[in-house]
Amino acid sequence: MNLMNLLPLPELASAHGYKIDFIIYVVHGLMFALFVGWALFILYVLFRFHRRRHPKASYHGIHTHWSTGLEVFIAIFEVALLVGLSIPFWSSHVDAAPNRTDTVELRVVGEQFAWNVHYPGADGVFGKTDIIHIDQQSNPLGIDPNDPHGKDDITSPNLHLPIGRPAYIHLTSKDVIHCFSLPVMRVKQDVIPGMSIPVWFTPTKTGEFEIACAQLCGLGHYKMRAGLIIHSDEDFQSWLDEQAAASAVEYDDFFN
Ligand SMILES: [Cu+2]
Repeated sequence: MNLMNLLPLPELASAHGYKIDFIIYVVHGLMFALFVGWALFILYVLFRFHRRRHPKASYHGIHTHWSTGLEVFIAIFEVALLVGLSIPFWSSHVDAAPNRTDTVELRVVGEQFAWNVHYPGADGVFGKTDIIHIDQQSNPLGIDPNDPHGKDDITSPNLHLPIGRPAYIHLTSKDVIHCFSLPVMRVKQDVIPGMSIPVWFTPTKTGEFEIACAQLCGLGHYKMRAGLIIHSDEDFQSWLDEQAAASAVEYDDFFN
């Protein structure tokens, strides 16, 4: 039996995900060892200090101080791990965005209770957005109609990505705190109004998956889900072309 199949983890579809899974297994393994160790210890104590062996309670207890020394040592060891290892490791990796030219860059904006995906279009530049331009039906992202960079932008209620290229996503929210969760990508990041927070990952499987909101954000939280569609490179390009053609028509209707 493969030990790695003991936990019911979701399907894995990203390049970095196996590292997250590894940590999950290591943590579960350590917690199991701790559980077994403490269970054995309590059995030993029940036997060792049974009433028949010690009919009279000792009100003095132990007289040595080695356990105090041990506790101090453990506390110092843990602070050293945190300050010397974990914090430097985290700070050197937290901003390590993929340094590649084939990155797909986009924005995802959460709202009660939907996701809006914003692609920069053919020019590769996001159009300006402002809350005053938001129209829930025709312009949910509030793209500025006077900004030429916005003319070719594409918006979608679902997240479409190509396989094998790093997706670099700027996350923000229109209203309250949401959480952008892609279980199959092992990606989960809080989405905070007023902040733009980047996440990145590389899909390794084509198919249709799910985006969920992992932060209780209101009455409709349960229905705040959307599709995550991973295409082959050619399919992704043709999807983009289709969307570009469709939104060009929409813009003509709307602004002329
Ligand atoms: Cu939400």
